[in-house]
Amino acid sequence: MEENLYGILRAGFADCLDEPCLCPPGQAARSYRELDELSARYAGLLGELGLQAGDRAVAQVEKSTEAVALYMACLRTGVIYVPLNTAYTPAELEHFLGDAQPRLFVATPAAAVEPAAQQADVPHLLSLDSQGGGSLAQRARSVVPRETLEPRAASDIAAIVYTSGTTGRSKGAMLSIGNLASNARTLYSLWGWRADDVLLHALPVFHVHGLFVALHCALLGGHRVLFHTRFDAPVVRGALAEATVMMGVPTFYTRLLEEPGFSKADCARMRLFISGSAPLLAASMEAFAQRTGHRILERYGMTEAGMITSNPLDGERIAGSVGYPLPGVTVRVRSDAGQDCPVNEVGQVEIRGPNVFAGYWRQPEKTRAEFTADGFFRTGDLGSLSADQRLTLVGRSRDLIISGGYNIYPKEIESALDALAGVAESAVIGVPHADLGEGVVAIIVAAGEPPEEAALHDALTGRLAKFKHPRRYVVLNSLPRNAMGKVEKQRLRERYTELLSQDPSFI
Ligand code: MLC
Ligand code: AMP
Repeated sequence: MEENLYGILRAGFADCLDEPCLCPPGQAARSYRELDELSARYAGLLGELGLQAGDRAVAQVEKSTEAVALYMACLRTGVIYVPLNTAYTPAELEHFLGDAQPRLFVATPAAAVEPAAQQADVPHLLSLDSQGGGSLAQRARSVVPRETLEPRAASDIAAIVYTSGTTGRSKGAMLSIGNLASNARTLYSLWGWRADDVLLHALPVFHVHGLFVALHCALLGGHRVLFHTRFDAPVVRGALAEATVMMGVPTFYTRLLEEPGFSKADCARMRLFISGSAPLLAASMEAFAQRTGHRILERYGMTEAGMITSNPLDGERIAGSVGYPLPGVTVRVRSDAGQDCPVNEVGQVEIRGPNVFAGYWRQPEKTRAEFTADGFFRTGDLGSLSADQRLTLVGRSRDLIISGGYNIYPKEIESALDALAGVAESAVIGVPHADLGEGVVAIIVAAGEPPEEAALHDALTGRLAKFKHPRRYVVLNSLPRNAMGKVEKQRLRERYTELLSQDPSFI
């Protein structure tokens, strides 16, 4: 049986080689055959550079056909693909490169990250630019394409996706071919993909949602993908006319609702809107249904497990619920004492199934700590199960902020702030934000004269990706603490819950 993930996907689109695959707006469509040939060429180059199955290739690249071809080339050759958010600063990069120890780092632009690559002793640094000495695309032109696929087992690792850790250092979640293939096949069938489906893709391709969930489904059936480099509400609204399926984070839907006159007429061909990565407010779901006649299908997932539960395609899609466990996936809700919670009672969500990752890269202890003795992964999410196994999430036990679908760990920002002269200590919280779901707020205790907000902002620039920067700073004389001395973040969240309700700017 074919276990190379590229082979599995290729079998899905083999009959559509001359059909359009990736269609960036305003540019010529690239056919499945072109993607197939380009990825074979890149695979040839990976071989020429000496990369072998199991080596890592880190990619911090803008969304493009070439970026997808690079991912496909890694799948073809068994090289482990490690995508990184393009917003990460060179300072943040050092950790990823040091941890993943790649043989190849592809970045756009490559020059800016040269010191980080040198520091981590990365043998090859290339860019995806079409020209120039360090251009992967240019070098690939003179390479003999590699058509043969590396034989692989389902347990082999296809990708490592970094996910922020509670200690502030990101951990690499190792996703096996079996994890990704089973999830893709399940979702393809569960969401009822039809031969004429066209996917509107406006998500980034460095996270599970855009790279695996959306792309794998489309490739498995040889579908056309309207490939937008970013989510631009008016542009996406216009593109809906040609699409039948869209996947997005809740911000996509709230922004579409803000488009004047957005209505049913904009979605004439659409059959399915899917939302996930962050909670979709019931109000957004109801408003969207009223305006378009579509009830958004909400599903629940995470980096370590791809998709876990989904509202039904046929059947009731309930606002506030993330639906039923996917076929083959077991979800249970347990008390802190490790007992199964009664129906509808809130506890820790734990999961088991073919989608659950193979562990954290080079962190066996951390991996062990996140699994129960009987093999369930502790998601860190809090929720309840109904009698018929419908899951409702109510929050997170981890100190995590989800802003526009990006995970932000307060500890990382607190460590950066605490290191600044002028800051004695800090507490970072997420509070409601109309556009992003949650927005970052930093509570500061000053050491001496309180620092200016602009000075704090400047000090974080270059150290932390922009999306992690606090939108507001509040200076207090001391942080509220409980009897154990722990900062009472819940009290802070309640006190400042309105702080970003008027946030006029997007940062
Ligand atoms: C951008 N910015 C953000 C931000 N995105 N700030 C906070 N949170 C975010 N999510 C900041 C930028 O740093 C920049 O700041 C300014 O906003 C404008 O940047 P932009 O790139 O023009 O923003 P925009 O294109 O509007 O992007 C917003 C967004 C995008 C919500 C559309 O972030 C997005 O596509 N999010 C999807 C994330 C995703 O795919 N998550 C899935 C994870 S997988 P400045 O200062 O430079 O102006 C997962 C599992 C699962 O969770 O279940 O799916
Ligand atoms: P990530 O680590 O980026 O993969 O984010 C995973 C986290 O996103 C999960 O643990 C949940 O907390 C959250 N999440 C994903 N989908 C949903 C959803 N539909 N509703 C609420 N939270 C979600």
